[in-house]
Amino acid sequence: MTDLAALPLTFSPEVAKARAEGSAIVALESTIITHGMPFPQNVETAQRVESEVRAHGAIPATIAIMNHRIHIGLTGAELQALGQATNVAKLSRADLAACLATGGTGATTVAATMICAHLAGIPVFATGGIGGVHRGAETSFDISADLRELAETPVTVVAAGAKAILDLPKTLEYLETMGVPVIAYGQDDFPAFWSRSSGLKAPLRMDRAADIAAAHRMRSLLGLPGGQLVANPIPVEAEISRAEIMPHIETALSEAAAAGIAAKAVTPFLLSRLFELTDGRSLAANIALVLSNARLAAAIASALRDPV
Ligand code: PSU
Ligand code: MN
Repeated sequence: MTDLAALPLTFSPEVAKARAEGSAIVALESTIITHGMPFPQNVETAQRVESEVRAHGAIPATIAIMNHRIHIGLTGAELQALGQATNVAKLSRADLAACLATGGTGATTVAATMICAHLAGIPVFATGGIGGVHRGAETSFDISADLRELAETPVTVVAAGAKAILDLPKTLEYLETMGVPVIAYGQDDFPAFWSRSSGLKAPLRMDRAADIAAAHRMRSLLGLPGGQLVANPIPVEAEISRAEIMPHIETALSEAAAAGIAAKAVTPFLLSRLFELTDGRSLAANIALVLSNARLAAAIASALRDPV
C-alpha cells in the first residue's frame, strides 16, 4: 500500500472538504488546458467544466503539478495562472516523477491524471479525447501512454472517443489486447470526438451511469487491474460531420509530417492546426463534448457512492 501521508499531494480547500464529507469527486486533466486549447477559451472551458460537475452532484478536482506537489483541485487563481503560463511541461507517466523532483510546473495528460487521481482515491475522471495509436505507428511506434495506463490504473475515464487524427481501428485493437473495456455510452458505435460515430462498432455498450459504476466495482472485486474507457458521443447539436472534418485532418497530418513534428509535440500540433483550419468550429465542438463528459462522469461518480 502507498503511504498516503508520504505522498506529495496537496488538496484544494474544496476537494479537501469533499473528501471529509465523502462527496463524489470527478478528476479533470490539465493538458487540455495548457496544450489542448488556446487562451482564453482554455481557462473559460476549465471553469465551465468544473461548474458542470458541481451542478451534477459532484466536486471537480483539476490536477496539475506545481512546486514539487501534485495538486488535486486548483483554486481559481491557480487555474488562471496555469492557463496563461508558458513553458508548462506536458506530463505523462514517464515524466511525472522527474517534474515533481525538480519542482517544475507540469500539466497532466490522461495517463498522468489517472495515476494522480488513483493516488488521491478518485475513481472517475472526465476529459475530451484520449491519446491513441497514431497513423503510421507501424513505423513511428507512436502509441500514447494513455492506452497502457488504462490497462494498469483503476480509474474510469469518460472521453468522447478518440480523434480521427489517430488510427482508430488500431487504437481499438490495442485496447482489446491490453484488456481495457471500451464502453460506448448510449449507442453501438465508437464515437470519434467531433463526430458521433467513427464508423466502427464499440466492443461494449451501456446506457446507464449505474451500470458503468457497477462494472467498475466488479473489475475491482475480480482483482482485474486497470480502468475503463467510457466513450460518450458528442451532443448531436455540436457535432461536426466526418465529411467536414476529414479534409482538415489530412491537411494537418501532412503538415506535421513535412515539419518533422514527433513524439510529445504531435498531438498539440495537430490540435492547434485543426482549431485554425476549422475557424474555431472544432473548439466550440470540443467545449460542448467536454461539458457533456463532465455530466456523465458526475453521474458515474455519484453512482459509485451509492450503497450496493
Ligand atoms: N486528445 C485530444 N485532446 C487532448 C489530448 C488528446 O483530443 O487534449 C491530450 C490529452 O492530455 C492526452 C494527450 O492525454 O493529449 C495525449 O498525448 P500523446 O498523444 O502525446 O500521448
Ligand atoms: Mn505520442
